[in-house]
Amino acid sequence: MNNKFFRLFIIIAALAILYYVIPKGTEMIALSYCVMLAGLYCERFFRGAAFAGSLLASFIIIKYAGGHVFVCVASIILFLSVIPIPYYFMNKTKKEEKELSAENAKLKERHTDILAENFRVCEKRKKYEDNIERIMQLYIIGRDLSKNVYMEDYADTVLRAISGRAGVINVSVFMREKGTWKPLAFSKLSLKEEWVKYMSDNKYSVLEKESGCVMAAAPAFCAPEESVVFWPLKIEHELLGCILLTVEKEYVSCYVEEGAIFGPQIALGARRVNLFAEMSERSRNDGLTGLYLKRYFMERLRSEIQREKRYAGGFYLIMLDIDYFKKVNDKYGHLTGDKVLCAIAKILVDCVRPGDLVGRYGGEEFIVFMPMATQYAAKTVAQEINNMVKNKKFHENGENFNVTISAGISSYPKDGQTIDQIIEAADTALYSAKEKGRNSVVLYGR
Ligand code: GH3
Ligand code: MG
Ligand code: MG
Repeated sequence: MNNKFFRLFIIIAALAILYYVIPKGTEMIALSYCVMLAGLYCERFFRGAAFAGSLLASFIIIKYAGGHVFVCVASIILFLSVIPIPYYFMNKTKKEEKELSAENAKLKERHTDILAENFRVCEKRKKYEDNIERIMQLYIIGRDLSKNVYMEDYADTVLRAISGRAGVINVSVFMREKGTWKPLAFSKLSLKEEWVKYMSDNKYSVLEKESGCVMAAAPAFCAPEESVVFWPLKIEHELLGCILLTVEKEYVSCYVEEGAIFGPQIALGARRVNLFAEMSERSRNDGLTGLYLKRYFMERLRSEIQREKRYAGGFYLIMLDIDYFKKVNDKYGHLTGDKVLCAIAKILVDCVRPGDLVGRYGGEEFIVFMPMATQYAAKTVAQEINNMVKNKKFHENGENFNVTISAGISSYPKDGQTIDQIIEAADTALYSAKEKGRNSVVLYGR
């Protein structure tokens, strides 16, 4: 039952009981006061209840108070004067309620603001956390890159570092070499041909001009929701290479931004690897002829002889020396002598088989290592070199001239067990060739 009606029912029931229980007469005064109080109380639930209660109380007191005029008048004045009291309190309560609800609305608004602020802070924090993670990844990539000394390992590290990241579909690494794009590493090898063609079309010579990362629509062999982001690897406007990322469209701006941070770091790594390659090539190869230097050649020879020993194999060595080279220098000058050395080095490289090693052993002495060769093959190669050198025409000071070369051949294990012994044997054979009148090929012990 409704609470309001229930209370009213209780009050009416209480009044009725009082009416019957309290004896008629002056006791009715008490009843009239009770009615008045009940009316006051009920005003909260029913508008006008205080007024009705006061009227009823006045009626009771007039009818049953037994003619006590003073009591009647005083009571009626009292009854009527209390009518505004509930209104006063109710108005006050209403005002307070209004103020409270206004305050409440303000608090709610503030709560919404705080929630929004909290959301913004969370977003910001997430962004900062993402940035920290990116910086950490940068640090890790930088650290990993600095460990690589060979370009292939370096390209693989770059590939591994980028290809697993959110939104990245494909990564290709290219290096710039003599005006062309040299393909180095691909996260999807199945698309290698397509990307190589895409880059060699040279559409992106724009990379040479642009200073930052470039974004482009994905080519036809990619899905329509993909985009291409180019990270040019540049150091002081020199384009060293390019990392090509295929990313989901929504990640484009993110990776363009990251390229601006990662790009220079990766470019620095590429420069370092290039410098290392250049340095090691310089320490390995002779600057004039491009052939292996004696020191590197001997190192290779040592490891090769170990292998031959392990597999019980054999190899041949050819030592070559240009005949009367001093005369060439004396007659035509050292620069011409250098040209002759280069031409002969080229003949050597052209004559040997793939897998053979050619070194510059001394000033105008050369050495050829022929693994798993037969005596016939070694002799044929030496003879071919001899013929080609003899037939090579040089031109200087309006004069044609040619040079000849002598060769001595030795073999492992027949002519010695150590490198020194085999080299000595080849040297002895070479000496014999010189003794025989030069321009000839001699096998050790023959
Ligand atoms: P042969 O070997 O037939 O006995 O006579 P040769 O005149 O070649 O004698 P030798 O092997 O002793 O001479 C080596 C010469 O090679 C001496 C030097 O002038 C020259 N030579 C050594 N290195 C270079 C070089 O890098 N450039 C030039 N132009 N000459 C060099
Ligand atoms: Mg010599
Ligand atoms: Mg010589």
